[in-house]
Amino acid sequence: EDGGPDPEAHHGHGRGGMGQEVKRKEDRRFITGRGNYVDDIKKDGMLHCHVVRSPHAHAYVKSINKERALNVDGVVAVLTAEDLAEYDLATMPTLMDDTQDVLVQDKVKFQSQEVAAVIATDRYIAKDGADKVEVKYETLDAVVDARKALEPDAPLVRDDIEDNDSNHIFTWETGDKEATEKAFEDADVTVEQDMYYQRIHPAPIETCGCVADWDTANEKMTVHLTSQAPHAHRTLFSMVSGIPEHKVRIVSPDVGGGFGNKVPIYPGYVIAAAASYVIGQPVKWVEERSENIQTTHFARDYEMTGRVAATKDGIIQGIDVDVLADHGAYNAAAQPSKFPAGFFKIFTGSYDVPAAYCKLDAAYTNTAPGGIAYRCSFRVTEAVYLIERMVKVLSQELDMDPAEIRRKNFIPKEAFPYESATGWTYDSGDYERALDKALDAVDYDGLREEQQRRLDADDDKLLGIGFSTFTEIVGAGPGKQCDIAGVEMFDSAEIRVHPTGNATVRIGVQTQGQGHETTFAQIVAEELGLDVEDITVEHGDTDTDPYGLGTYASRSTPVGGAATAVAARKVREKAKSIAANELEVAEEDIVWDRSSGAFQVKGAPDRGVTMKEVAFASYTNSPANEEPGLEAVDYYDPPNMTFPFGAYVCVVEVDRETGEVDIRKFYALDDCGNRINPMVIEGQVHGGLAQGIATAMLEEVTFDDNGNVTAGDFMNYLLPTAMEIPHMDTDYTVTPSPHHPIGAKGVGESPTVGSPPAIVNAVVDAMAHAGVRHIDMPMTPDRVWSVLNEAGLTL
Ligand code: PCD
Repeated sequence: EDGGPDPEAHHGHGRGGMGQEVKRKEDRRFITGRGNYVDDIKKDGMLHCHVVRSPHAHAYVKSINKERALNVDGVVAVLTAEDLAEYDLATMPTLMDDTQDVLVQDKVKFQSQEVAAVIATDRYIAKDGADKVEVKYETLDAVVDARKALEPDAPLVRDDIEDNDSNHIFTWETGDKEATEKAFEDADVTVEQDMYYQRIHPAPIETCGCVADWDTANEKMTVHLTSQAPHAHRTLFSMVSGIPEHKVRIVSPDVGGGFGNKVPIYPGYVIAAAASYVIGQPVKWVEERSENIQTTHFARDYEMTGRVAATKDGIIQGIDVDVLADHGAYNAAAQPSKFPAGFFKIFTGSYDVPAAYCKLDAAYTNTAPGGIAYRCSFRVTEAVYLIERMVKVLSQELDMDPAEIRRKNFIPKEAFPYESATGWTYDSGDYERALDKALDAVDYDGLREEQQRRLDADDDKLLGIGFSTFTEIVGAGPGKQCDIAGVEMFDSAEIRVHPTGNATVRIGVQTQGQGHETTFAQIVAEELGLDVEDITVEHGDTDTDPYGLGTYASRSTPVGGAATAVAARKVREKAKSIAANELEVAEEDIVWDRSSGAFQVKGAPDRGVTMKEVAFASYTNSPANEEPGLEAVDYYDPPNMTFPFGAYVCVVEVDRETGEVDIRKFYALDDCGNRINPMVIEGQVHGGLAQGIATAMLEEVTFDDNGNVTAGDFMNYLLPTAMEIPHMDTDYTVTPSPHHPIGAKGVGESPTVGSPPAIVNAVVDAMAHAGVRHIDMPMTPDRVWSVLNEAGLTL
């Protein structure tokens, strides 16, 4: 009716609508110690579970002796696969059609896999009991490297799959192979680069856990769960356990960071639920830090070879990619698209590439399963890394400026909606404007001069400038293209406006710290003209909230945010009829005035009623043609994804003596369409960049040849601290999504997706004059020093 919020405006109406820097409502709870996390849940008679894990990466379990554990005072039960099999719970389905042992039935396939579980009256007794469970193993050779796993004489990880005789899981191809081959034949130049996107771990500060409570009287299972997707988990719980879905209640209380780690179902959840069912008492299971890093799902682990064909002027003609993906011991990557490698398919990035082709193979290894979307829309991070690195490689081959070559190849802003060579329709973008703004902001010419000056002076520190002008793809749905266990990926909102003019909003998505209690209230405040303080947002309880598919892959704003706006507009539509009745005019003569948040009589702006007044009237004086009350529900199936983008510039100094990389500047321009809360967005970008910097500089889950995890705790898996995170400059442009009701796109994961290649490009740029083309992440000083040394750049 009124075309939605104005894209560039900061609404000045003071009610906390779109574009306002409203302070996060939930922070009051968090910073005064009143957060309520799973481990805060305490129930009468609650027992505790500790899992016995395999010290070996690959071994047959010969026997398990529970005796000594059961003798420990306070140990209530010791469960093994045999016990679970009685309830048909020895295995569980993964999110990729594989079957994973809840407790090992026969053979351990990765280090720290779940072998038995001890249930006891407190956490420490459960742990003491676990120490006393005696397991006899027969060890086998392990394979922890995807390439070696595909060699003919490699140890076979999956002998439980019928007729399986190799570690190869699948081959997936996308794009047009012939057209791409032709582009390479005709090209003036081609470049090729191998790169490894290392295995990393999401590592939320709150580990995974649950409290399962089987209510024997009501035959109802309540599970407080660290879940990013409570409804989807309820459906899966019901499917796996056979308990009818209306008798399963999943509650996600406050969640201390998700980052994709809390999307899958883990054996610990099933064990706790089974134990509660059998014993008839609540059972809590909460992971320790090292259990989290070693066994819950990892991210990335892609070995990639990129090839680019181009004209001598630097116009890209074709891209060809070869990937080897390590999926660990089970095929369990949590991704809802029908493509086995998810949104890796968007590897042509922000560039107008006529021909593209990718072949990807996946392999089993003796490592924990995973391949989850860690702050990433299902493998878009790997795709962005590949293309952004390849553009830099090409620029070096052609001796062209890396900013200039990007500009030449950008999808022009007139070309949107743009059909990519691999079949996506990008909704909107203006990449050149973003790059221009970035170059200006960092004084690009000045930086290049400084770089040269340092080289001329044989300075101890090399300067490097790196770019990433990436495109993201977020907002899964559409339901026909994305589903979880068959459930189409829509999302939902339910709004109830109460008689005194305040509202309760229930949403299907699930915050883990993103601030939805504030930002979703802002969407409703904007649409209904209510004050943000008068709106309470609820989520995370499947008994009361409308069904939703959860929060990950930056889908809440694109899908849940859309549902919220549409539900609010339905409320407004009904409110309009009530307003007409109140003002005693025909409905056609009523207009909604967004800035004052009131209905007015057309041509007589002084005659009006506020939404608060309408709310009261809807319960006290409802017109004959309307039901009393003021509420609406919307289930929103998006017509397309949204395609946020960014222009990042990283400036590094590389110490020629120590190999240390110092990030001197990080400039991040994000375009997420219309912005709901700029302050929340800035926080999202800061957090996301910290995680991207961590990926580029510090983090890697490593193994020795026997499959021991050698970086399975925070002593060895290096999470960044404030010391490692530089000052960050954030910036933005606004290119609204044309199909989203409020023109918004997602933003939460963009910085983690977009930043690693900017950092690697900067480090390579610092050494490019000596012929350096690539360096693998994490760029630790020893690694950088070796590259410097090989290039003759060390002091
Ligand atoms: N926004 C605004 N505006 C716009 C957009 C957005 O304001 N335009 C905002 C919202 O509202 C929110 C945020 O911002 O609040 C975000 O959003 P998004 O993008 O939509 O997203 P989401 O869905 O909500 O979320 C998700 C993401 C992810 S994905 C991740 S990882 C991460 C991020 O988010 N995580 C986290 N962030 C965060 N934060 C926190 N604090 N915590 C966490 O955990 Mo995945 O896939 O799951 O891996």
